[in-house]
Amino acid sequence: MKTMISGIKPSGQLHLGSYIGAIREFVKYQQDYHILIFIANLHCITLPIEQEELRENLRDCIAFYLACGLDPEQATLFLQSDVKAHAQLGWILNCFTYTGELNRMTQYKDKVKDKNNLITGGLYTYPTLMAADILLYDADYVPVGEDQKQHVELTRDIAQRMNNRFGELFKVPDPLIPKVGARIMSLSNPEKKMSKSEHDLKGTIYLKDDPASIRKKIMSAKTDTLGAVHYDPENQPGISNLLTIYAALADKSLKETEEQFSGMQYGEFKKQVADCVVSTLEPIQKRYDAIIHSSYLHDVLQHGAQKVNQRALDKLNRVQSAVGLALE
Ligand code: AQP
Repeated sequence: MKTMISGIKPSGQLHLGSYIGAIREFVKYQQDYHILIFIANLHCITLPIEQEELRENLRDCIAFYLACGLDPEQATLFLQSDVKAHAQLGWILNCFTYTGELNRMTQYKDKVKDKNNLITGGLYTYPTLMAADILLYDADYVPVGEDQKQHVELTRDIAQRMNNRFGELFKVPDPLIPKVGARIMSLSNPEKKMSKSEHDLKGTIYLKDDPASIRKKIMSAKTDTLGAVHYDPENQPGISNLLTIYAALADKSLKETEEQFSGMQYGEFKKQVADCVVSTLEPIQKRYDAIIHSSYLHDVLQHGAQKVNQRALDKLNRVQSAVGLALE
């Protein structure tokens, strides 16, 4: 069985983009792959965050993983910092990554552009820690949204570079990008990605939003004056984003979805998109409410870390030995 690894950094509240671009894909794959899904908590402190908020986000993240359908019997779920080898391998990979490569990372460049952000060394070297997350487990595939593709490509480059120098140390992974929904955009500014750190309350549907707020946000989503429901991201980014959300949640192609809504008024189209989002999130929220205060969340994470710890340590030891860090 092929191995897959991915994770989410809950640096803020999870949103519809996190669900469509990531969690929903993980759930689809869990039966057919040996899948490891972690909570990327070490990545959460690359930008300043209050301790209380971070703790709440971590709890929410594992609760949403389970509420969205990840089954700990099929998927291994763990907290990144519980497996110490991630940070240790991250350091080693840092030393085999060039600053020129890190300077080219689009997410880093975007975060630097925002003058409100305090830029830490951690933010700069985030991609090498992400490479360690993946390479520790010899993953074949990494399911990610479009924005993380560049980081997986860097991971491949680091793996190949180290394999060339030290022999076959790492499997070179492939990114797996969803066909529909790899980049869900903000509802209020459909030129920008729906994102945790934007604090764009009108443009972001949070997994915790109640049905009334979800409907309100979708009904006031920015569209255009063309008056035709077409998939045309360049000229109709708002309508195309809503079509994408519907298509992803209804498991339909964009073409089918476009045909379904062709000729419909924007108001009615938005109402149907809102119904679809609400009916997807309501049962998830019910399951979330049932488990959020339960000690089961701890048990799942503890069990997951126990399952992967030795494997990660074996790989770390192999790498340390190969680069000359251990005595013969
Ligand atoms: N808007 C999105 N559409 C589709 N996929 C998305 N992902 C994130 N936003 C969207 C995918 O979700 C996975 C987990 O991402 P992450 O939370 O670890 O980090 P991110 O990509 O940096 O997400 P955000 O929300 O934009 O976070 P901030 O604002 O904190 O940087 C990834 O596979 C990602 O592609």
